[in-house]
Amino acid sequence: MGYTIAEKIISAHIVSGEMKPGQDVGLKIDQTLTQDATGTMAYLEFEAMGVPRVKTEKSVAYIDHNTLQTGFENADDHRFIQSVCKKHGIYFSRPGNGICHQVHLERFGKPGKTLIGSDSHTPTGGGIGMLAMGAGGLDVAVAMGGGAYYITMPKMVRVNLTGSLNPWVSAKDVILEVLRIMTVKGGVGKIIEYGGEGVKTLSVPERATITNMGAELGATTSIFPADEITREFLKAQGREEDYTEIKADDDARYDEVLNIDLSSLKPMAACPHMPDNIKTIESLAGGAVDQVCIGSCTNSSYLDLMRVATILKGKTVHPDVSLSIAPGSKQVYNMLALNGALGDLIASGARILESACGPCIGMGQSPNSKGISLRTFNRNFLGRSGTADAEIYLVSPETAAASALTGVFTDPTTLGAKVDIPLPEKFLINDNMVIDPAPSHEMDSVEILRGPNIKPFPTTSPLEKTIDATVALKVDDNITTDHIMPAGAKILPLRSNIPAISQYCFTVCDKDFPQRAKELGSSIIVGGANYGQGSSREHAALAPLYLGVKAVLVKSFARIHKSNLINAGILPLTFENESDYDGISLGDKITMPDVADVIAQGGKVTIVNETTGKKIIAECELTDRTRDIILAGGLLNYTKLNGR
Ligand code: MIC
Ligand code: SF4
Repeated sequence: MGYTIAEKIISAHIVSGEMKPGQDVGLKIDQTLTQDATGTMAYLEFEAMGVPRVKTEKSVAYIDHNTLQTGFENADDHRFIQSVCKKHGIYFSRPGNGICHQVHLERFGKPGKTLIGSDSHTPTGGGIGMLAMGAGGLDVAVAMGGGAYYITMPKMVRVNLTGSLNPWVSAKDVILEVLRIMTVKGGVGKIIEYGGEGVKTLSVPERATITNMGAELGATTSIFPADEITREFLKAQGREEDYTEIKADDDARYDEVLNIDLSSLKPMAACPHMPDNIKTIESLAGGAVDQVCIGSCTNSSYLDLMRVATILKGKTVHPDVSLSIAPGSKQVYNMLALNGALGDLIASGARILESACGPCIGMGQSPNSKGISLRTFNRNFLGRSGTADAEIYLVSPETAAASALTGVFTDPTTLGAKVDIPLPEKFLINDNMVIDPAPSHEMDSVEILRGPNIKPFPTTSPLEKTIDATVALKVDDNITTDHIMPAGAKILPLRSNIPAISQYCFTVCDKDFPQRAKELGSSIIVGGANYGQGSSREHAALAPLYLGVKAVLVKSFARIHKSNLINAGILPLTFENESDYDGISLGDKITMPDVADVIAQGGKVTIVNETTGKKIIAECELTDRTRDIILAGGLLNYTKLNGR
């Protein structure tokens, strides 16, 4: 039987386990990336492991999230990361060089290779046929040290694309359609592979938009074949030698197949407050718009922004709309500057931001109260924009630009004839903002520069024999890491300081949670389905750990968050009977007798609700390795005990 694209890459990198769905497989990792909001922690963890130089083929640290320097904290983090990179063999992409996923796609990604990144949108690399996955910082640190990255072998989903997109319909609309069909839970435990004749009509940046937002499906990753179009892209990036063809075998077996006729798609929006709440722009047309933001790792490529520039050229942004544009990389920005398109954007009244994540992670450009904001981003979770009552719609760059001009939701297909923008034959190549590490013989002389806000990784201890705790919080389905550990301009600078950032943990849901949990000393969190979806931020596990959370009991988990909990030594439990969710409340006292022995033996955990007198049975799905990690009190302890 033949292999899928992902199976080909997995089989070439497997170091432990078998390629059978549900089994734990360890993969050799060729490349890693970090960004600064998760990077400081990842490099503190890397330092704690005591490995002198990274063992990957290429590791790159990007500064793109915390670029608003409203105090010393972010600048100190940048300086710390830069010095760690120089010493330990990591390439450093300076602030201003662009968003990690966009730059990695342009300059470093290679078909057929494995990549993990401490950011959930790392699957952007699937656009050039990489097996690229989001992971917690600690997993990235371990991979940099030469350790394997473990995933549960996913099921394979094939999305067959036929036909081609109609004018003004965009790659963004393709992934919004997949989200409409599969929902934000639909990709959990799966790899989404794109194939079929329609693939040939999509350029690499368009493919990358689709794989990028596959993160919102909860998928392990998404991937396109590497074909002649990939070769052309790499050639235009001056890297044709990095090309290898990679495609699924004709007799590859898929667990699910989805068919999408590209020519049937219309411009769409993900409506507040979930990326799978999809409506057509046609059905929203005429509704007033206050703000439009164009950018993010989903939609800020050269092609995207050239399309925006042709729509805005010679026109003025509607008086009631604020339009901001953040080009995805210095390469994109510079090319727009040199070909005159930047002039068209500026002339239209667009507010041009630096090449960084910016408004996508609430670093500025929060909408007005109850503001309607159209964004080309990938997440519209409640409060993420920085304005609690704003309504965020996720749209294509074409819809965003058209609506910025009219001041109302505008279907771009009403714009008339489309100007075709070809992919450049040669991109502007200038890697002067990437700093090479020092040669190994000079590493000892490199001093690591730490700032006062950089606090050590919190200490963890082996799993307690019996857990006595109180329910410190009860939440519903689809809780995101933006609920657990909010971001934004005020909180992001505290990413290197767990004691300080933990004061904001879950405050979106319950502002008293941090104080309550701290006072309780030992607590658990109860939640619904798909708990922890969204970001890879391990702070969503480290802050609860710091506040004394011992276990999280839910209906189901999102992949990266579950492994971050395990890495932090917090027990991830699921209800055996989901109906037991109703029988446990905030403030209930619980006991888990002999839990350490039960986990060691792979049994089910009994939770005695001392308040109601009832018993709840919980499952703790662990592999041999993750069981040992939990028993040791987290991955760092486990790594110290066992080597890698
Ligand atoms: C996000 O889009 O939510 C982030 C900010 O990029 C996160 C990483 C983080 O929280 O630092 C992600 O997607 O993993
Ligand atoms: Fe940055 Fe937004 Fe992409 Fe996250 S989703 S990496 S914040 S641009």
